[in-house]
Amino acid sequence: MFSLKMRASKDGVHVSGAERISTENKIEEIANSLIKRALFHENGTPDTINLKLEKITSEITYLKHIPIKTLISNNKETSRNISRNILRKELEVYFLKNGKDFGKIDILIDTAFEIIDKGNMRGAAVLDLDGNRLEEDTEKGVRVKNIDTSEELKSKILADSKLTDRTIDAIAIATKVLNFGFIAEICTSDNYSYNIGYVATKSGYFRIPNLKNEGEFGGRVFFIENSANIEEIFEKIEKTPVIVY
Ligand code: PML
Repeated sequence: MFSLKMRASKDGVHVSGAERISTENKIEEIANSLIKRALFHENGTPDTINLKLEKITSEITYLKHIPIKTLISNNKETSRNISRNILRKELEVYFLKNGKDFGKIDILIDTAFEIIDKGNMRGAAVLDLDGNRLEEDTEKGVRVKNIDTSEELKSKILADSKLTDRTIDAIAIATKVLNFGFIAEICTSDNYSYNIGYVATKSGYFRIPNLKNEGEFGGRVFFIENSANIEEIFEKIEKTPVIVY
């Protein structure tokens, strides 16, 4: 198998990026589709497209995608409350296990909201249960790399008119991080006009419309236990090749 990574920029500013894991006979087709994706991106036509092709030498991990649940909400306040409740329920388990004060759960969730609303990060922020940021570089955050979804999962998602290409990328990220040591994730899109976000826990990928308003920044936060081996987990979410099916 081969890894293909595309990065496109305009005037030195990142416009789009995507990656795929491919068999040898599909490299050409996938390389074309990645170039097309870069050329016709909503953020504008790039002036530079980098395409990197690498042979994958380590074993690929296949993961079943977490269940997709689309929720209904027509305003940001309700959406934030829904996401808070899902996160609170999950975090309570880990606060209890680690003997932590339940009163601090909402402060932790507020910290995550502040990070996603501030935006402007290429990767994700990582918070432990005390709200400490754990990334080496908090400007960049951590990147989840070497992932793809099976053709069957892509077709299944796109056959549902409510779901989008963004769901495909996001379900791959959420499934990988939840299987590699993180407790939960919250995400809003960095695309100004895309207001569907999600909260992911082991119970599901909860898609929540209006998790931000149009025109606002977006971001990603992963939650992790304080005792987790972050060096090992960060290395795995970046390097272990995963196909989500
Ligand atoms: C979805 O519609 O399921 C994806 C929501 C998150 C999008 C994040 C992004 O692509 O920027």
